[in-house]
Amino acid sequence: MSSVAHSSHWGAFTAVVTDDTLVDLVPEPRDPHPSPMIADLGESVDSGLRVRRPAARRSWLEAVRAERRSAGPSDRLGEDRHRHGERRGADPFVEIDWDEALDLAASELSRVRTEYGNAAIFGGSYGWSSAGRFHHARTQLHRFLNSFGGHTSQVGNYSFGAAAMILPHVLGPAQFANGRLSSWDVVSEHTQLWVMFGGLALKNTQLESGGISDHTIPGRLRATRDNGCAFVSVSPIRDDAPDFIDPQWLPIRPNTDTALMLGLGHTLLTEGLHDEGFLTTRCVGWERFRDYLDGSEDGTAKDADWAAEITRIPAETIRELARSMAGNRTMISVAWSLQRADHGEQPFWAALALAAMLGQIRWPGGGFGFGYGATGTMGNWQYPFPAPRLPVGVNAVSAPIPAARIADMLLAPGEKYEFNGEVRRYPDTRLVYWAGGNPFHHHQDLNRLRRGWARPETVIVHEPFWTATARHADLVLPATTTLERNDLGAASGDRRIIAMHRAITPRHEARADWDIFRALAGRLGVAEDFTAGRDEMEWIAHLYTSTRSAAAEHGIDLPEFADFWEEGGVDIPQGSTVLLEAFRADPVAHPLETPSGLIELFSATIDGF
Ligand SMILES: Nc1nc2c(c(=O)[nH]1)N[C@H]1C(S)=C(S)[C@@H](COP(=O)(O)OP(=O)(O)OC[C@H]3O[C@@H](n4cnc5c(=O)[nH]c(N)nc54)[C@H](O)[C@@H]3O)O[C@H]1N2
Ligand SMILES: Nc1nc2c(c(=O)[nH]1)N[C@H]1C(S)=C(S)[C@@H](COP(=O)(O)OP(=O)(O)OC[C@H]3O[C@@H](n4cnc5c(=O)[nH]c(N)nc54)[C@H](O)[C@@H]3O)O[C@H]1N2
Ligand SMILES: [Mo]
Repeated sequence: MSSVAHSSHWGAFTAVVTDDTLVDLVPEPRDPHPSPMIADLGESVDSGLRVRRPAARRSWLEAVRAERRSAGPSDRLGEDRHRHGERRGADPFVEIDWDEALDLAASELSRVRTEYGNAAIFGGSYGWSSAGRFHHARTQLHRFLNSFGGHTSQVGNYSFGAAAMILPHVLGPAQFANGRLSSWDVVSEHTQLWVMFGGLALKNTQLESGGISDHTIPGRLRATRDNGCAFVSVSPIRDDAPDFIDPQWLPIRPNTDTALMLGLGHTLLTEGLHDEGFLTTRCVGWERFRDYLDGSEDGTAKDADWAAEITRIPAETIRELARSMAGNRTMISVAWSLQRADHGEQPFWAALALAAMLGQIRWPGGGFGFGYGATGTMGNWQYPFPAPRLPVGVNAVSAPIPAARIADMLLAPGEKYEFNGEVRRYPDTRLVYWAGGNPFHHHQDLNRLRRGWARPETVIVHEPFWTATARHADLVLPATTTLERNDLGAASGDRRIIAMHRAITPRHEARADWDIFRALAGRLGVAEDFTAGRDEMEWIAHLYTSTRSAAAEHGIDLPEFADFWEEGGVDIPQGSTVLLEAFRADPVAHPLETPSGLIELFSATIDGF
């Protein structure tokens, strides 16, 4: 029997192994709220849904084999294969050996690059992959394709895609949606009233993309409550805020939060509860926004009665809430879900405007926060150096598509579209390569995706499991799960960097994404660019050592790699953050990264789109 340290999206744990079989997964003992999902990992590893051997879709395989036997690519065969794409998801699969699978993948990549250029290779491959930062499949794919001359990638994400686009125009970098927050200790100590748009659903705090050793948020929330903070949860679902914080629940009609925020702002304005000083010294566009609120601009006052009609929250409740927000140290939080919607940028912008009207951005525990509790570390202090990450190199194809436009891209090659004030064109996709994501689960309109997915000539997928996406591929390469390899787990809001030791041997014929790409890179003549001459453990040591140097620049001493690896991880000393502290104190010396250096309640840039 052996016990090794490991980690996953759902938490850090010790894997107990006998005869190459997982017999127990014991959550990190210091974790106060380990996720029950950790226990299921063991079962998934040996599930009947594992991809056992490389597999190819039959009619695609016949076409590619015939083409390889003939002198080279012919238009007729290309056309055939194109037509056969409609059978993706319907044709049976044929198992093949690794050598042939790698030869086919390499020759398809070469053919498409030669005939259509690198932009015809779509390698966006959106998805969470696994927690380990070295074997992160999507990052491995990007590094591999970049060393091969580039690929069409994706920008943004499904999580906070609209926020990531609006915030740079009106507040600053997208990190304001992804962890740049006042830390829990500050909120627990100072906040008196917390108005949560979309609640703070504890279900979502179970996981973190780089893994998590410490599920702190339930305890932090309880401490905030125990310190006397009152909570209002504005959400269609009652248990988006846990009972133990005793929230006032305001059930709202989904997608109408902006109207509520405007109604609250209108009450602040008409009752003189807004902070004119903050609005005129720390913001631009206050007059324009005020004229919109009171109706001078369009004849409609956005008052509480107007908002009540749209949101179905009574007008008197809205007025009382506005007064109470002005009378208390108030935190306004907004869940990511609000912006994962039509016109999703509006509630984030409106929440910022409402917080600016209250003017409490000047005080600890007041102001706003985007995404508290969206994942297990959101609101935790973030260490000041970057978490380890495999470098992807440079993508010579500099025209990524917005993450959620995959179906649009596949269905409309060459067509124009607008994005963030620019006119762009979709590439003509001939080959789709996906590793570490499941678009047939995560995309919105799956029937439309299926129609688009039929168009490329070749679809290659790496997966440990027969997911819907694997079933819609031409070539499926079996990937190992995290437990079958060594790695490094880290998230900048988690207290620990985790040494992830291999617990079991690879199942069936599975190979690490890294090994698959290394073999392909060898066939394509770019092995040195891809591997940089390092093997798995050399890479893990290299990533850790780079992080250790970056930490040292901030006066944080981390042990040497060998000691870290042996120990199973290292704890990072914790700190505290008050959001926008420097800007609040001196906006001239510490301007925001917006065009004006201030909060933009009106944006000339967006107005120009
Ligand atoms: N209807 C609806 N759709 C949504 C959302 C929603 O709220 N509602 N949320 C959206 C959001 S925010 C997100 S982030 C996405 C999530 O979308 P995804 O990240 O695509 O979802 P996952 O199912 O986590 O996909 C990860 C895949 O990687 C595979 N995998 C794990 N480890 C490895 C590995 O080592 N190698 C390889 N090659 N593969 C591996 C897993 O088996 C799994 O199939 O979904 C989006 N879609
Ligand atoms: N257990 C678990 N946790 C996860 C994930 C997972 O798959 N499983 N995925 C992770 C990922 S990738 C992400 S991006 C985050 C997502 O984090 P969020 O976007 O915060 O999560 P959701 O669960 O989509 O939404 C939170 C709540 O918002 C409410 N809501 C929806 N629409 C509206 C609206 O218009 N107005 C208001 N006021 N409320 C609304 C819903 O009731 C919902 O329960 O979760 C992460 N955490
Ligand atoms: Mo997400």
